[in-house]
Amino acid sequence: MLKLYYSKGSSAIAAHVLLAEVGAAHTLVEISIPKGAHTSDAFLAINPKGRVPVLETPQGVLTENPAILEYIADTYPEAGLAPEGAFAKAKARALSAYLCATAHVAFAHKQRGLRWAREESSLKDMQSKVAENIRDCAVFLENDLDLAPWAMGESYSYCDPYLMLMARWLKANDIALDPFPKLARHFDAIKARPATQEVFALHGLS
Ligand SMILES: N[C@@H](CCC(=O)N[C@@H](CS)C(=O)NCC(=O)O)C(=O)O
Repeated sequence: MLKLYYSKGSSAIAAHVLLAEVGAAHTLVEISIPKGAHTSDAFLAINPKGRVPVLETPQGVLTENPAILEYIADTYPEAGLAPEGAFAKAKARALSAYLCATAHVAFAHKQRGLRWAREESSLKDMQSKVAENIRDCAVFLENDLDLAPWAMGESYSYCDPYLMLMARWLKANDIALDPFPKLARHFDAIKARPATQEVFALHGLS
């Protein structure tokens, strides 16, 4: 049985939605970041990086959104959420890598800026650029992706619940979705899916 460690409203939403999409039997363990549970010895023994999501699988522990999402999609091939063929797989990994290493990291500078700065002045300067960087990520994605209607084309894939986080990162930086009509349409479409609604309700999101 799969076990997902998550914090409400965190990027773990993507894996959570995907588990619901594929109908995977799973259990949930809440690791509340606001309460500091991600820094507890018990959690660090599971993920020394002190981050969520973590997925416990029959083969062992997985961390990192791209790996977790692809694992879930590959484990439930009947759901058809893993692109097929070398090129499509690589395109999905490219989007996943961008969301993980560029967009999510840009967002993390808002609350986790102390990872990159010692001086208060450096921190403030860096944080003042977060919204601009997130907007740049959205501009890139809006131009780069067809979103017709899904991230990888006609079929919903494991990239879609991950891409959905972009709308949340924009909102957290008070950036409206209006200038990004394709991303806005994608967010509406994904929010309308029963799996997303179920997970949003649990996370207290709208
Ligand atoms: N690269 C990791 C990032 C995970 C991550 O930073 N998760 C956040 C929640 S969205 C977290 O656990 N933050 C706690 C911290 O940064 O101390 C991934 O994609 O899974």
